[in-house]
Amino acid sequence: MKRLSNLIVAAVPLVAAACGGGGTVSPPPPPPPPAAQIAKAANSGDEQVGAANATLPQPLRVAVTQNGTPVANREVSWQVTNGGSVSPGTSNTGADGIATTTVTLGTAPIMTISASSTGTSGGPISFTALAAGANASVQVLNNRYEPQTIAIRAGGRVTFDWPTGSSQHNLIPDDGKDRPNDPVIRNGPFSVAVTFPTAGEYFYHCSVHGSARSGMWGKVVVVP
Ligand SMILES: [Cu+2]
Repeated sequence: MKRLSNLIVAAVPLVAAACGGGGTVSPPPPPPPPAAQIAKAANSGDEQVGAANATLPQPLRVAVTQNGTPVANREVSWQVTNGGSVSPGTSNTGADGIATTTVTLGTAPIMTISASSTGTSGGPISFTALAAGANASVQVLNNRYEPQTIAIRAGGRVTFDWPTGSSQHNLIPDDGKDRPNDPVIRNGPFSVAVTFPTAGEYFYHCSVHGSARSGMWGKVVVVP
């Protein structure tokens, strides 16, 4: 029995070789179809700001296309990579090639979501959403503010912390605003708390390592 099975196994490559060596010219394989592409759609819903635990008003939107044509019924997976939740976790593209999901913030100041679709190029697509709590804190590092963008509710406070080793940084407000403003060039450890009574966007930078929206700069988004 053992001998017989050995013979059968040995015979298989011979048969295959005989088929492949027949001399017939097979037609060239058809070119592979171009991969579908995933990308942020118009009005993608990226970088929305809401109160902590709130559901954001705009859904997140991605588009799947092939040669510029929308691809329908393509499954898109939405993965929360930090904070909050999305619903649904997977959704299919419509006739317009667009798939959507709705975001509910948690308490993490920065929520991140990744959208991907098997067999598409261009992904995964990263989305960010900001949860505004009553207060927030920003690390003044060498040479960046971390996080660069933070959100709080009007009347709240942002604490800026220079850790030990943080060297030669300050806070200069942009766009004619009056905060955050701490023009003295400081080394860590140091800390300053800034209140933001009024809703709006407050850009700032370090005069040593940046300028308005360049190099070492940051942004505080204050929601009503
Ligand atoms: Cu600096």
